[in-house]
Amino acid sequence: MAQGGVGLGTIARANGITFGTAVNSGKLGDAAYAAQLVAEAQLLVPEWEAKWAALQPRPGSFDFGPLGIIASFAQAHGKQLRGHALVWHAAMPPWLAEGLAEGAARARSLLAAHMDGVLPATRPAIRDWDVVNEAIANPEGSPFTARTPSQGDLRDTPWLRALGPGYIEEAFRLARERDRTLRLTYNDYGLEGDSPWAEEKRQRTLRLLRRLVGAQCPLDALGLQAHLLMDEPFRPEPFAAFLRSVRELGLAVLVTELDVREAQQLPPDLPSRDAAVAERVRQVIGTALDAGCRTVLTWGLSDKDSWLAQDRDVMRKDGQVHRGLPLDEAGGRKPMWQALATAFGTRRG
Ligand code: 9MR
Repeated sequence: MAQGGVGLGTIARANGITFGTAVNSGKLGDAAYAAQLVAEAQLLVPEWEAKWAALQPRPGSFDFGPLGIIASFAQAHGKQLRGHALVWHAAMPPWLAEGLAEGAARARSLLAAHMDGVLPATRPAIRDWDVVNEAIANPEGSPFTARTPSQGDLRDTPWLRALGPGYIEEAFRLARERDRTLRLTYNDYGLEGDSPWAEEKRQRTLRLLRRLVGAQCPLDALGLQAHLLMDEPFRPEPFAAFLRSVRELGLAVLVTELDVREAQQLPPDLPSRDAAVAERVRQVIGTALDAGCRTVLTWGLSDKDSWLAQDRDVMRKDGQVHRGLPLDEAGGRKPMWQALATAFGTRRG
């Protein structure tokens, strides 16, 4: 049940911040789900519908149907839309992986053709795209996935194998050539915590961003997914120092996919669990906003509609549901909602 009162999007906007969330086109027919989006979000990002497998399921054959459902909803309710994601190692249709394996020339033409098919068609609705998603390898010890195979700092993907490390820069240049005013974002996860592997991933990210900016690559922003883990410690200082370095490169910072995975050992009762999640969100989002971040998206609004409740690798094994989003399973506002509202309402210099 959506609750009355001013939503997060409105509170954020009054303070110069844009708040949004991921949306699933298949759920928009659910009145309660749609009402939550209308009430809380100012900006929407498709959870699946703008990925390669959704947009170009067969070579040269584009399908904008599911994305169009979201775009129509956004337009009807005065919401902005962002795009996710043009180049990613996941959500690739099988034919794409086969094409990339044919070598650099084929990979280049597939990438250019995808951008030719997608960017003009989604303009003017989408003015901000995750151009490259999750290109950096997870360091040793990262709990997200077993250490990802890597070549240097980069994740070993079909794109890297086809084009070498330059594929990232090529993707940004191709996007800019097709749309000179689009905001182009590099998006990744595991960058927020106070752990050796998060620090190593921050260093890898800075090396990549410095290389791109140094080569005058058309990159505008870093997207921090912020899939937070309660089992990983957090301290504002290392995260703030990282964000300062990113901002010094002239890049904007966005929080693109915020949610919280609760600890293996849960606090004893729901109020304690929710307080812990809210406090973590207050710290992380407060630090990001202090560093000049002005766009925050959660990866869904309610615990019911979250990948945290559905993905086998991340769902809880104890029968509980992660309480890692602003609304509970029934749509009620939780302390995390309040933490976001307070963070958005706090005056910053
Ligand atoms: O939440 C998304 C899930 O429904 C999809 O099945 C999955 C594969 O496309 O992607 C999930 O979203 C991911 C996002 O695209 C990139 N960052 C991590 C997100 C959670 O896995």
